[in-house]
Amino acid sequence: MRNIDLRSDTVTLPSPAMRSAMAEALVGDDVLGEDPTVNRLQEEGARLTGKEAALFVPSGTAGNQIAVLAHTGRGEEVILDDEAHIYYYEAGAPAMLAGVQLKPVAGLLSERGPEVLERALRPGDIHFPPTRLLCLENTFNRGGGAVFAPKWMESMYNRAKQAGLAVHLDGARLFNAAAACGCDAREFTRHCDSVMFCLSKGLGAPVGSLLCGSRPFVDRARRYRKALGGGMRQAGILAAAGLVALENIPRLVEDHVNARRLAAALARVPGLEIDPEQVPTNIVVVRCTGSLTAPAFLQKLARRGIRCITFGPDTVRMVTHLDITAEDIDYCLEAFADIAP
Ligand code: TLP
Repeated sequence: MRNIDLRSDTVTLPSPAMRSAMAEALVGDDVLGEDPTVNRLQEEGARLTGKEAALFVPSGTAGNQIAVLAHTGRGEEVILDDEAHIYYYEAGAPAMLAGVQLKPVAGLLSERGPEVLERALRPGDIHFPPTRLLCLENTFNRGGGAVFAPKWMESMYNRAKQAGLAVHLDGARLFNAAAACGCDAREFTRHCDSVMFCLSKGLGAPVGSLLCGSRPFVDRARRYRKALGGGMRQAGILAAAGLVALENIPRLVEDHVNARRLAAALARVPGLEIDPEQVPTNIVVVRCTGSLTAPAFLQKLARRGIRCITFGPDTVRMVTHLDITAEDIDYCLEAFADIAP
C-alpha cells in the first residue's frame, strides 16, 4: 500500500543532495558568529526578504516568539487574528515568555482586515494596555492557505504605522504566497518590520526558520534566542540543509497545482464541501457536511494509505509538498471516487 502523507508540509524528508551538503558543510561556533554556513544562510534570508539582517532559529514558533519578545514589553498588547498560528498553536507562549496580552480578533486575516484592524485599535487611555504589535500571517494556515495580496499588506502596514505599532509577519509559507501571486516575496515583506519564514515546510529542510528584520531588531532577537536556549553551536550542518531548501522555491507552484487537483476531486464527493477556487496554495481544507463525519473520512483514507488530519470538528486538512508527486495525486483521486457513497 502507498504511504501518502498529507498531514502537513512539515513531514518532508531531506533529499540525498541535502544530506551530502549537510555532511560537507563548513562549520564554526555560531554563538560566536563564526559559522560560515549559518552566516551565508542568514545573508541569503535577508536578501530574499529585502531586510538588513536575518537570524537562523530552530523553528517557526521560535522565530515568531522571539519576534514578539523583541518588539514588545511586559503588559503590552498584540493584535492578531483569532485563528493566527501565534495565538492558536504556539502553546500560549506570548503570555508565558513575553508577558504580553493578546487581542485575538475574528476576521483580521480576511479581505475586511483593514476595517477590522481599525475597530481593534484602542485610543490612548490609562485603562487600556498599550498596543505595540500587529501580527499578520501570509499564507494563512487556518484560513486554508489563503494569500493576502501585497496591496492588502500595504494597507494593514500603513494603518499600523499610523497607530505606532510594529508589524510582524508570520511568513511560515511566505514563498507559497509569492508563488501564488506570481510576485517577489519582497512585495509582501516591504510591508512589515519583521518576518519569519520556515525552511522546514514546503522547502524541505529538516529543521530551521529565519527571522529577518532591521539590524537592531536582529541584534535584539539574537539575545532573546540565546536566553531561550536557541544559540546553536556548529549549526552550519543544519544551515547547509536550509541553503539547499531555498533551491526548492521555484517548485512550490507544483504543490499548488496538486492541491487544486485534490480540491476539485473532493468537490465531486457527495457530503464533502469545498470550493476549489478557494485553494490558492498547498493547503486544502474540506468540510464534511453529510453522514460522512471527519473522523470517518480520515479513517477511510487511512485504510488506503492516505494520511491527513482533522482541522476542526467537521473539517479535514490535506497539505501538498515536496514528497507528493502527481502520481500520488492520481492515486488520491481514485481513492476519493471509491469513498464516494
Ligand atoms: N504549522 C504546523 C502546525 O503547527 C499546525 C502545520 O502543520 O501547519 N506559523 C505557521 C503559519 C505555521 O503553519 C507553523 C507550523 C508555524 C508558524 C510554526 O512552525 P514550527 O512548526 O517550525 O514551529
